[in-house]
Amino acid sequence: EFVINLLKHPTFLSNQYTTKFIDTTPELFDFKKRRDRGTKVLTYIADITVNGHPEVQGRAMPHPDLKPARAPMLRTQEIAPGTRTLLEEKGPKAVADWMLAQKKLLITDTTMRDGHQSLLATRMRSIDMIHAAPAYAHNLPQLFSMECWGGATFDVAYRFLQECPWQRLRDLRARMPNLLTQMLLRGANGVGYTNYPDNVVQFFVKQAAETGVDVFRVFDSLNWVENMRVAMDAVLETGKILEGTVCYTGDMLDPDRSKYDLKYYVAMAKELRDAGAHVIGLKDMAGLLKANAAYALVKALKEEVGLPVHFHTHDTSGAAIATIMEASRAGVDCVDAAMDALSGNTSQPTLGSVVEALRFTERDTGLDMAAIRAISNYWEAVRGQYAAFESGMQAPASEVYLHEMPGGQFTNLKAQARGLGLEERWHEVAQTYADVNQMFGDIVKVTPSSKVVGDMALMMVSQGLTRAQVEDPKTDLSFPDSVIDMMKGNLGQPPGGWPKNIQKKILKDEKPFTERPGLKAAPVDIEQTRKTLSEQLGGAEIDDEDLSGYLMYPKVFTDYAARHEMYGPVRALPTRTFFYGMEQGDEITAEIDPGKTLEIRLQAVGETQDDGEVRVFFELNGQPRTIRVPDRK
Ligand code: BTN
Ligand code: 3PY
Ligand code: ZN
Repeated sequence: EFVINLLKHPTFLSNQYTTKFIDTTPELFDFKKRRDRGTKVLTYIADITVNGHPEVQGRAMPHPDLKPARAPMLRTQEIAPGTRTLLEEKGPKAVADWMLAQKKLLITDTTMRDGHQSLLATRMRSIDMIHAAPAYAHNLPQLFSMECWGGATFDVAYRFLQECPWQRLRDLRARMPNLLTQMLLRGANGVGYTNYPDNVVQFFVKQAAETGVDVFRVFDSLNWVENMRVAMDAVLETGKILEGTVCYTGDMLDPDRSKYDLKYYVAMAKELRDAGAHVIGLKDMAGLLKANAAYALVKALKEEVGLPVHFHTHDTSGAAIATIMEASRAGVDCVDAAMDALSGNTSQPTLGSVVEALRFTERDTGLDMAAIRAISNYWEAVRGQYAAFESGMQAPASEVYLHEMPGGQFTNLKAQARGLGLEERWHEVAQTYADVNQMFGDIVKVTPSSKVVGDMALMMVSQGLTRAQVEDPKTDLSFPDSVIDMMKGNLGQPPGGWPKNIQKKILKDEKPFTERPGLKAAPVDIEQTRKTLSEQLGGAEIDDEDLSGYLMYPKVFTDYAARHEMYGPVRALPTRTFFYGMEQGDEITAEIDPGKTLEIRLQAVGETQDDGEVRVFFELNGQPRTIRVPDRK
């Protein structure tokens, strides 16, 4: 067994480092069959070519004439200083003060995180982001930040894209040295769906800051500040920017839903300020904040809290630009938008249109429209490759004010409904989602609480249950695990607590917990976990990034690591090849390390042999190579 001091390893010290240590150091593995990375990648291509990629089976294909996306041109030689430069030189408080002093409306580009999370089920691959990153750094140095990490992107990278989320962050960070990178952190739920022990959250935040996150947008899925403190303190410790976040739900102006009124939001923002936030995030995850309410809310937050306000919304209703204009008029400091080609509907409002709307006014963003169009054209070509993950939403829909589903959940819940054969009954799912919200006491719905409401709604629609039947103490029902867990208090407490009757029916005689869930979760022994994981992976050195991934998602991580051993650095493949394999005569290149490129040509695919295997004939950097894969079709 090999043990190398990771920190002294030369590739780790060099700036060029973009490949995982675990990836380039096969001697760390004790596997019987050691194969080079070229062979591994060919094995992947052969397998997809013969058997298809299960994720795109039966789904729409990219248009046959679609051209590969060409990286946008760089319009300057030098990279101008930006917000990141200010953070590095003067610290987070100086960035907040600078935001307050600005007349301009600042813009965060969300394309690389919420944009594709909301439109393409989070399936965008790192390579497509990496190719765009230099153009952002050179051509749009006035952007406030790039949201490019966290939320659902973390587990989807390991689980479905067979790539390391940390490596994505490191590669993007290196290519945008002047821009703040931003992540979405679900407070005590990390980037997962359940509460983690305090020391896991702390370990994760420290590593995220080290690998490259500059702005942490921290929220809680029930708006419970108590449950956010551990994560917020951990961010403060790193010296990065803490965006303490209020989630917006319901309709602030509706007198019948007074639970979430202006006072409620202002009080929560003050709690976040007192907990040390540099910036207040106003997170309208479903796109429910209407224009007039936005004006009143932003004005009150600005007058009463004294911190910069960063507004996030979704355009599901089609009315988000009106909301942004009113927020801007009320003095909001920064807003989120997605590049045009990945904007609108359940995604963020259209970046270019926000910029145009404010041109020649005192809040002019100063962003270059030609640069925006060029980057958006690139994203348009990228999006075409992900046709399999489009939701089919054809138009904006005011139905969002009924169901209140977060934009990032919408495509996912629709896919879950399809899986259960309920796609045709989508509007019933939407109505039931709203009923479940009322049954649970009208709660904030955002990951993970939104997933619980979704699970309950799907169960009710598939079993034909009404809210009255579910609430009836005489009917006996078995509830989804996630619902039981939430009612036990394991995601924390909503304002006013859980409704007693339904809680009692769900928990039967079990007593709920009303304190912060982290209080009863024993700390994880981090070094012992590292040792156990290392043994499980054949003696590999486990760095803090891999360990953080494992602590969030043990099985997802070890499944990823096992496939990585088999298939190698498939993140370097073009997206078309990754999902659809190759056709006879196709040629591709894959840069598996900076400067190390594989040139791959598919010569032929053989017949299935008696043993059930297919031989696939390649040329790899000019040398013939034959790969055998099982025919599983
Ligand atoms: C670039 O824009 O820098 C070049 C192409 C991308 C390189 C691939 S993407 C995944 C992996 N990480 C790297 O740094 N190189 C490869
Ligand atoms: C997430 O937590 O992933 C979200 O996008 C919430 O809006
Ligand atoms: Zn969002």
